[in-house]
Amino acid sequence: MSRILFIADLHLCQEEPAITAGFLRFLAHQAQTCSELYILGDLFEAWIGDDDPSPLHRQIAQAIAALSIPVYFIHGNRDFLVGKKFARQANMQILPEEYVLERFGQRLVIMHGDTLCTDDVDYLKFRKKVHTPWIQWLFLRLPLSVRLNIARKMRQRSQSAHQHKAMAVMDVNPQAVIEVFERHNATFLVHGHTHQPAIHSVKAVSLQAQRAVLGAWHQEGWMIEWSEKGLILSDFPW
Ligand code: OKV
Ligand code: MN
Repeated sequence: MSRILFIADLHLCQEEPAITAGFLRFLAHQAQTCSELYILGDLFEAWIGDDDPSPLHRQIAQAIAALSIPVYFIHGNRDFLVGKKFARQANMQILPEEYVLERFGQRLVIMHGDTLCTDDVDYLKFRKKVHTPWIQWLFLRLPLSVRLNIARKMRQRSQSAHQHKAMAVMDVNPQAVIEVFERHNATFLVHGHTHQPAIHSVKAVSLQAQRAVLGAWHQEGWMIEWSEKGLILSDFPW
């Protein structure tokens, strides 16, 4: 029987070794019992280029590459610079920012979820800038030490902005959600980013759908499982 697993928002970093250990355990156990694994962004807390020699990156690439099931990755708002080199090392395939899976006679859209938060205009401005190809091209050609400094400053600034932002602004926009279902003619959507794990039913004119949201791995692990029985959201200790 085929079982598809989705995870997102692990925010792996050197400062949180317990989450890394939990992810390695997840890969060795749960991930080996499913048929495909989809990582829907923010696997890493930060990413400034595949040439970053961090031992964490090498360890994660090796652990993912050791799996015997196919692994797919969609960029998050933090690790959007994960590139071909890392994907090759981890033996995972990078998918476009919105992607449709057809299984069990259903259409399910996967995405990170940041583009659903259309009320957060400051974030969308930031995203537009750092997703501009020539800006990325220039950034990636800066010395690693310069990139590390820029990234640290950008994270400090965004942390203080985050504290002053209303939760509602950072949640998904209901109309943006409906447009995703309509654009892809789908009845299921799985995403992360908002760190508000739940399965919502979405109703609109001639639309009866489900939106499943993954949790962040801040206190525990979260996954969504898709099988012929439907979607199941679950949490587990790291
Ligand atoms: C990721 C976020 C920092 C949010 C910078 C061009 C530019 C890429 C970058 C630098 C920062 C990613 C790559 C990081 C996400 C932040 C702060 C807020 C809201 C440039 C291309 F502009 F400097 F030229 N970056 N890093 N934020 O530290 O991983 O998502 S990061
Ligand atoms: Mn995110």
